[in-house]
Amino acid sequence: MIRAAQGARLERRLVNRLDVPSSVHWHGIRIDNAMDGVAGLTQVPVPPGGSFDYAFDLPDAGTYWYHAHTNSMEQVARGLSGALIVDEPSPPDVDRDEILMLDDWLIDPETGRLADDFANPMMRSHAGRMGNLAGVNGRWDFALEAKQNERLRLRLINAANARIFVLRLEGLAGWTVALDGMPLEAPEPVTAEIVLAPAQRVDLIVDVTAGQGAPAGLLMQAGQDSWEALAELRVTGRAAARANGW
Ligand SMILES: [Cu+2]
Repeated sequence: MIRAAQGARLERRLVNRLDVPSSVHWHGIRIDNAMDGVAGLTQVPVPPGGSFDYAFDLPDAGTYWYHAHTNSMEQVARGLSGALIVDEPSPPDVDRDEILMLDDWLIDPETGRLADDFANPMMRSHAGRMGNLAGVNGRWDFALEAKQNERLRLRLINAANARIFVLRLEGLAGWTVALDGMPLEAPEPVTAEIVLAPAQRVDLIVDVTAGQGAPAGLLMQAGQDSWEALAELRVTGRAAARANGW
């Protein structure tokens, strides 16, 4: 995770220790083209052993991410991505600010490892592949501790390259406050499913309504009418109730 204040200048050196070329795209950031990281278009790919210095200003606050942009279909699926959070000067009043990178992985059931076949024509033609295991922040069993009545900001980032996540809140009252790094003019109560396509982000403010031990968190649609836990909130204890909605 890279985190910086709005208006700050970000300077990062990509050192390529892979045995293939790579580059970094800063997704959603207003940026000089030369720093945009799209190999073959805005820069020469960084060869194995080479490096590239990225330097740019961060004009807007919000939830962004960065990822490899050379053979992205394979490199992003192998995990070359991270959250890029630009903090506003006066952030909303919440108990905690949590980043949830949603992803899926295609696991070979024989080996239990990431399936190595990135040459599959169907996946290549779609520039992405559907995984058979979904998770958050690199874990399939992601969970957070929370108290009833706590107010959290959840920054969801879809880092999967093919999966459209359809999400529901459980044991939470939520408001959407930003989409793709852009704050909404007014928060919108979450009353239906949240649909997040690859690379999209949504910032939610959620109040934990579930009592101790009751189910809470994010559910993902797993089939026509089946939902499974994607991120669990383990509710223990209770904070003072907040008087206001968001
Ligand atoms: Cu991108």
